[in-house]
Amino acid sequence: MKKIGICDTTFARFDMGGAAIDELKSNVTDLKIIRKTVPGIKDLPVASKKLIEEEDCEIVMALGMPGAMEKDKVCAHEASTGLIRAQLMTNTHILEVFVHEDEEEKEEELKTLMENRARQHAQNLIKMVFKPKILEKEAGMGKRQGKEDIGPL
Ligand code: RDL
Ligand code: RDL
Ligand code: RDL
Repeated sequence: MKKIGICDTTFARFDMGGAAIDELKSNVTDLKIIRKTVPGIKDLPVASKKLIEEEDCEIVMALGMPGAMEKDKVCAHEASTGLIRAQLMTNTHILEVFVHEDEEEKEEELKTLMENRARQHAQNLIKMVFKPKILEKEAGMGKRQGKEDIGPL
């Protein structure tokens, strides 16, 4: 039984954590999901580290939505640095699943992107934990999450 951590935010405008959990549960049975929701992306690093150290999760998804303002982009960079530091401190992967609010102009498209990126990173998690050989086959294939793959050269 693998323990998977899901960490998400109330700041995001779509339930990315819910989409990731649905994707994981529909594809794998041998797992236990522990979810922690925090206010915003800067709260994700320590919450993810606690899921690893106190709840024994062997991998975590950290999902969030940086806003469109310049200060949000700084905030996203800080959150990302914190997530990388938490990974290095714990020797454990934390998949950063961010959708920037200004990646799409239309709200409906932003919602679709948030759902698809959360689900496709959940698929990546399944490969990393359960089927690492599949990732090797996909090396250099120009994979993206949430939009069309760009493909190999
Ligand atoms: O620790 C409390 C807050 O500082 C923390 O939750 C921040 O992540 C909240 N926050 C900002 O303060 C901000 O300026 C967020 C953003 N921008 C943002 O773009 N996305 C967030 N939080 O999820
Ligand atoms: O932890 C999961 C992802 O966040 C991580 O794999 C990122 O490195 C993926 N990624 C981006 O999120 C991004 O905005 C990548 C790029 N840009 C990029 O330019 N090249 C990448 N990954 O290899
Ligand atoms: O090549 C086009 C996009 O991949 C590029 O604009 C990325 O930077 C978009 N992107 C993010 O901004 C992000 O925060 C991506 C991710 N996260 C991600 O996890 N996976 C992506 N793109 O494919």
